[in-house]
Amino acid sequence: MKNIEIAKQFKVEVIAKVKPLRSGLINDTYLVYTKGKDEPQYVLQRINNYVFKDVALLQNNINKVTKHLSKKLKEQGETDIERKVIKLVQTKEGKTYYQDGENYWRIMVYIPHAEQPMLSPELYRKAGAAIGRFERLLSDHPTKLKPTIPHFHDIKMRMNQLKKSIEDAICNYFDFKGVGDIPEFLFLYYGQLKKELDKFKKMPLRVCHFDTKISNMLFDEEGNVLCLIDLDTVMSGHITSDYGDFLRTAANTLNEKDRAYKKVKFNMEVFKPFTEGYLQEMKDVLTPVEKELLPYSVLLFPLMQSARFLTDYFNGNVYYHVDYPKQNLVRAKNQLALLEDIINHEEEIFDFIYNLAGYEKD
Ligand code: GN1
Ligand code: MG
Repeated sequence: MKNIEIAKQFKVEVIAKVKPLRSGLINDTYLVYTKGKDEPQYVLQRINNYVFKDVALLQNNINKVTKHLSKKLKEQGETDIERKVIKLVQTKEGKTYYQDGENYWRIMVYIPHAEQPMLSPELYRKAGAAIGRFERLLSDHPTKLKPTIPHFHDIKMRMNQLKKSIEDAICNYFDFKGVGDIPEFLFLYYGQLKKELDKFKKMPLRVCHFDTKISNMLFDEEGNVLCLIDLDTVMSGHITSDYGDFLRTAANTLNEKDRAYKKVKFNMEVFKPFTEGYLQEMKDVLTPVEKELLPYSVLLFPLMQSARFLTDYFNGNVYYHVDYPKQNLVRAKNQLALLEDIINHEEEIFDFIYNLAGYEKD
């Protein structure tokens, strides 16, 4: 079925054209233009059914969360709510997604927004506050949201997947050239952190975003964050996921796919304002155990992502799109280099967070 035919299955105005939009590693995204308008009016997405096995559940989570967010924003007297929350468009049958026999599709209202502002400490403060605000507004969400990807940020399972991928690779005569001792390092660091990471299950479950990064934020003309987008992974989990995964991408002095991974450093000038913004919103919401574990998430996410990239490399690059065969290995090395530099700053990171959060470790 052609994209335009798919878009017509939804309650939308007369469509003029559908144009692809390049972004994300997971879904395919298109802009939908309607007759007589120069600006796109909708966003059409093909949902990656390999990654997201239960599309009905995923769409149900997005539907609940976006409704809760707009209700809260209305109660707080916010203006411009149409730009502050994503809105799903229903199909003509009243569903939140359409299945064409092969693929799953959804449509959202296009949110007019400005370009992402230049990266600056101020921007990271705003990003931290936006994530904190998102979690705070959802902190009274009445029901638990089921996982769209079970065990998504479960480090124990990710390390087991890595172990299994190595065993399979050995059986398949995989060429381990260039891998070096990365697996050994990952298992070593995991062992060192395991006691603290096992405590994560003591944290309360809250509705979180689970894919926090600047590119998943839309900005207004003044450079303020309008909303978080890419709500595929919204589910109940631990706040450490949103906080830690943001820093994993944003505080890397290089890009996660940069081949010059030996130069990767953890940028404290991103970490500090981001943490200030986040805690400004969440300090009074977080429980002591969440405050205690927050800094461990700075270590956890590069470790987990390195393991995930390496697993995919051994599995033959079936999960992440790659531009060349060794890209997942390069990404894994990049994340490991980041982890190593975080370890260099560990004391400073812990002190900074505990200080701002008003947490005293005994
Ligand atoms: C994937 O496609 P993107 O960039 O939104 C992945 C994240 C990883 C990220 C690494 C559902 O997100 O968990 O951190 O790649 N999303 C999923 O670049 O697996
Ligand atoms: Mg994503």
